[in-house]
Amino acid sequence: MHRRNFSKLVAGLGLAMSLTSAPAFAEDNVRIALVVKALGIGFFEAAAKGAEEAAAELGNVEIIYTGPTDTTAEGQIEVINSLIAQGVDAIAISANDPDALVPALKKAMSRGITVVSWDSGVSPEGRQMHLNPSSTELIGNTIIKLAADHMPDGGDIAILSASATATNQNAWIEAAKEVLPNYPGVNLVSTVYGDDLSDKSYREAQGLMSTYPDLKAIIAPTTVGILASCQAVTDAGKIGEINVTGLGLPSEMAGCVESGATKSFAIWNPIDLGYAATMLAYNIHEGATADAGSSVPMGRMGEATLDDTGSAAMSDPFTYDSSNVDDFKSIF
Ligand code: RAM
Repeated sequence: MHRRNFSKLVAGLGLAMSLTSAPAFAEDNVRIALVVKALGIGFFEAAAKGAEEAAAELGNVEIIYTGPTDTTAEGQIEVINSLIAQGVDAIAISANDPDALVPALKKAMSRGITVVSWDSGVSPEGRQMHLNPSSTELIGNTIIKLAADHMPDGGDIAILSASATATNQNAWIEAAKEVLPNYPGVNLVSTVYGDDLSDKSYREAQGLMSTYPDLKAIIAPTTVGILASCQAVTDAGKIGEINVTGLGLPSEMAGCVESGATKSFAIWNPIDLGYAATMLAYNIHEGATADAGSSVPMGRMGEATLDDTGSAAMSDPFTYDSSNVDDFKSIF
């Protein structure tokens, strides 16, 4: 069985078990659904740990960790409709599409359900606020710099993204393209999409290597894509020729750093992100104002100050390489 399918099964079983064997919660518990792009993705499992931490701190919160099996808007719409039918109190969603989810989320809000997006945003009319992990411009520059810093003579790079409609990756890629002229000699030859599926991402990485034999770096701004690209480059015997970089989890990427397939990569703390998203959903449900200019508390992560699109940013990404990856690989 493929690793991803196995982890989907485990996630599915975990969900089924939590639905059947969950202790009876008090009627007045606040039920917050953490809706992810798809089940079986380590990044979201780490975020769920943060959501559970927030729930334990708040005391009267139940987390429903859920999502479709593939990174599609259709799958998330089904999940949202079922959460509306269950009458949850809040939905905190990482969206597979900024617009396609809006009607379902508007319906949720019209029923009194608090809706926030986090990680990958929903258009403003479909949510009360959005929490970005970090500044989009900073992430865009970071992913290009991670590649360019190891290319003193310049050369060809390619981007292997998640799904073509993912709000977060599309915004980061846009921001990366904006700063590309600041890296003379670095040439972006292609952007391809692995849909946050390991096997599709692996094949897309293979495709990039055969189409662009002079490729010097693959930038994957997705934890699924970066690991699959590392595996594809390793299997092709191209360690040292092609540097795989982008956004990854230390727990998944430590072996790639050790082998040299990845010189460095970046990420923010996904546990903190899930924690912060849960705190925001809870506080808005409890009456906190989420208008442009207002600040919504997010527990130990401080306050989210909303810009004029109702968005806020959590913290800066952190870079991992052989000097520090081992210190973090057991955390997320
Ligand atoms: C994947 C998902 C997620 C993104 C990370 C970096 O886990 O696409 O949305 O934030 O990568």
